[in-house]
Amino acid sequence: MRGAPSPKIRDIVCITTAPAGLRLCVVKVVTDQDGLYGYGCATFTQRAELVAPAVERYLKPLLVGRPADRIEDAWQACYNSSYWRNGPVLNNAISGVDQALWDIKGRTLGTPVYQLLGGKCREAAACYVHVSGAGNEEVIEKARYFLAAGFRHLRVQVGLPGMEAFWCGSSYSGGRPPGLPEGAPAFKPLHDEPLYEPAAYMRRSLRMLEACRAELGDDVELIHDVHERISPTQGLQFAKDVERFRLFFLEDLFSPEDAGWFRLVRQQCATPMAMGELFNSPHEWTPLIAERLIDYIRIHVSQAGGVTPCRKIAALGELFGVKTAWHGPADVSPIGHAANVALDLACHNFGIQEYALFDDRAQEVFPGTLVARDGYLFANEAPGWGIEVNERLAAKYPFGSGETGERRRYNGGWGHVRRADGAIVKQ
Ligand code: GCO
Ligand code: MG
Repeated sequence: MRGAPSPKIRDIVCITTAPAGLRLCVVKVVTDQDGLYGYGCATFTQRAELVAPAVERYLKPLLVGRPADRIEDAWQACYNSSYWRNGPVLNNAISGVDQALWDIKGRTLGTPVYQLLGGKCREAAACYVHVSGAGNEEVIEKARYFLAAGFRHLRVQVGLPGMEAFWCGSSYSGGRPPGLPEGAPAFKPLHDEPLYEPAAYMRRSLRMLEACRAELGDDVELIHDVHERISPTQGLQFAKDVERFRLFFLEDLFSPEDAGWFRLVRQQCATPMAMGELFNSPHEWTPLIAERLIDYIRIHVSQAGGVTPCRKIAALGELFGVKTAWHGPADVSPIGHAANVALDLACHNFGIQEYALFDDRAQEVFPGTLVARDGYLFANEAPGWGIEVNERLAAKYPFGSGETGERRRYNGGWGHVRRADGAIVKQ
């Protein structure tokens, strides 16, 4: 017995929009069935303009006319057709199509995507928010605000005077140097670009974590993101130093290039390790999971190519005791956040979900955007992701709108962060 005829892919387009300042890219796959389409996140904010041509000039000709209900087949076709693979632009392009096909399948069957992944094994996904301040007092004040709002997991970051919060509103302790940062080595910055001194950052962050535990108590779950900015040996020391604060996890202690250092950390302390937002390739995540070198895999789902590869990564993690903590900052579109939550609900080895608060403008462009309640994210019960894109409104916020300074100058890309002597620091 054959079922209903498969919907066929009729068109694939990219919707680019920046309602909250950050450049977002969403792929729309349109089928030959009336009113049947889907959306997928393809956001690579620092090189956002490159994703649309990858989708429209390469994936579209490959997929138009093919069945929209064969997601794995479409994924394999896209992944293999470039021969050279696993790069961020191509993976985001594939993710846009992949997530849109999951959306279409949900809409076709009248069910949310988490059902297609096996259904809920939890009611909702506990999530964490970003708490950043220029000093400990500000961090603690903001932390209290979020605790009162029902969050129990907080990512705490502190800037240094002269190395203040920047990028995405979070602080990785860099910024324009007005003078000499407190605790920095006694020499003057030889440039006026964002300044970062690792030793000063480490001292200051340890004091901040100490203050958080003293003021907020032991029940709150604390997370901290190093953002790969310190040297491997400093990282090793830092992991040991923060052990006493019992973090929920310490994130991106090393850059992907230095991932081999996790072996030493494992031998020397029990601080839980989270890593993965920079990963694009199985060559990166497979060894870390299989050697049990990390506790949380934090892949940016669209950077890995979408839901199809990420549910396999989650399954791999489950076998090795590694939990998921999919990357969820404001440069993942609301569609991408919904995809994260579908995985969170359906995968038993879920650990935590990073949460970005989208402002009213972004919520208007993406009606159905998930909003946390009492520290949890609940999936939409409408079919697919349960999110629409108001394309007319999206067009009112073209790339570049709301951008100032370096963001605008570098076409939405990042500038540099430099040591006092002028050397560039990994971001
Ligand atoms: C996080 C991240 C982000 C990234 C950003 C890059 O843990 O949320 O580190 O803030 O820096 O997504 O574009
Ligand atoms: Mg991070």
